[in-house]
Amino acid sequence: MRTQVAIIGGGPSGLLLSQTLNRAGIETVVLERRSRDYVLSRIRAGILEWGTVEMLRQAGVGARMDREGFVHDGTRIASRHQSFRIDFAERAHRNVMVYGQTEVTQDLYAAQDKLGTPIIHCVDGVELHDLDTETPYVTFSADGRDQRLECDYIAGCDGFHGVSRRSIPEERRTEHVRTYPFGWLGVLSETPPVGSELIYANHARGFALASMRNTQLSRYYIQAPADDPLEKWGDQTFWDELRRRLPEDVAEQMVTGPSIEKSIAPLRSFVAEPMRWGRLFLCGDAAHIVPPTGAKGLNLAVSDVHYLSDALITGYQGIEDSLDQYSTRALARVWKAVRFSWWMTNLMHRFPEHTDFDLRMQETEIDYLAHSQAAQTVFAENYVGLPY
Ligand code: RFL
Ligand code: PHB
Repeated sequence: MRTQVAIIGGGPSGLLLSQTLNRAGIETVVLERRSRDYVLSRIRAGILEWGTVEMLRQAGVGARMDREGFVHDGTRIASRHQSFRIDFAERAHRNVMVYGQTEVTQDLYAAQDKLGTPIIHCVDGVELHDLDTETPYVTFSADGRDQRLECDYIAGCDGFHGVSRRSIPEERRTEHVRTYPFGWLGVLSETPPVGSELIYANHARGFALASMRNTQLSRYYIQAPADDPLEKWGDQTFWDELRRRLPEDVAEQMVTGPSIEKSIAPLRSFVAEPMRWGRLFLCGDAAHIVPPTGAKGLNLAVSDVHYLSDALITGYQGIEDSLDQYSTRALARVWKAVRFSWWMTNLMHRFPEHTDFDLRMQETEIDYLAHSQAAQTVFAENYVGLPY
């Protein structure tokens, strides 16, 4: 088998890259380790930056998002002492869209099916070869057969646990890591969201977030030990703990119900650089992870796709140095989102090592954010997404 760009991973970054390249006349083959049903059952991100919304529209997959998504012009931040709203539209002249990653992925699969792009599911034993030559290739098994895919370039869109990043020789990559001493316990429930906008709460018992997918589907998170067994968190235990951490007026109004999904995710910041080695280009979670506090993970995957599709399209037009610039261009934006996610995580969570001084600093930072227009502008500009 031969293609122009072999894409490893059929998550949002792999599918959007494939869709964008196909529309520019570049052929792709997507190799995905899991089944389509499995990929579509993963509940993850919910907030799309305005740049992500634009990218999806340009890729021809924005129609359902524009019909069914919810535009949010602001968010609420709460702490022990106060609760205030940051107005994105007023401060940053942009907004965000509430539209789940599951829906984005579904729309991308539908669009790719229409274009007839080969997406091979349930592949096993993917290995990348001859990356530092002009004739790289991928081997894998699918349908019980060993197969070989020859290509011009390989896009490593296979997430944090994928094979692509590890195919770069260790001495050629640097990995920067911060792990946080807690995780997020998330619950999805078929209940009306408690507010019309998201609520981020800093509380002595730990962080809490009230989010949503639509008018009948709520998504809530609380800070919890990353290694807590899920059995410890029966639905009632979860709702009781969430109520304690949200502002009183919110907690009183909250409608609860059975959870339809519940999971604990660890929190980490991670960046691997450079994002290119030879003819392999890393994209999305394969190259970087952020804690979910700033809602940046999926959005960073999309901005990588922006830079990579641009580099490949202009590369095929003969502008070679666009490929050389991919890693530098993508990483400049990645690091800024890593910074914002780290800052917001530090602002909103309780850390085991916090001293009284640390807590006063946190309270003071929230107080500053509540009362300074300049601080709110910085927050809003980062939350809606920095320009590409
Ligand atoms: P993905 O979505 O992980 O997709 C990678 C795909 O590659 C496949 N794969 C392989 N395929 C072939 N061969 C191999 N060897 C392979 N190894 C892996 C996988 O099966 C998968 O389908 O990465 P991508 O496309 O870069 O997209 C990134 C986003 O998914 C990610 O940044 C966000 O979901 C992060 N994230 C969140 N981001 C937000 O903006 N807001 C959130 O609320 C939010 N919640 C989350 C999250 C990530 C989570 N994970 C990864 C644990 C909640 C969770 C639980
Ligand atoms: C979500 O709705 O899943 C969500 C929203 C905002 C975040 C993280 C997750 O910061």
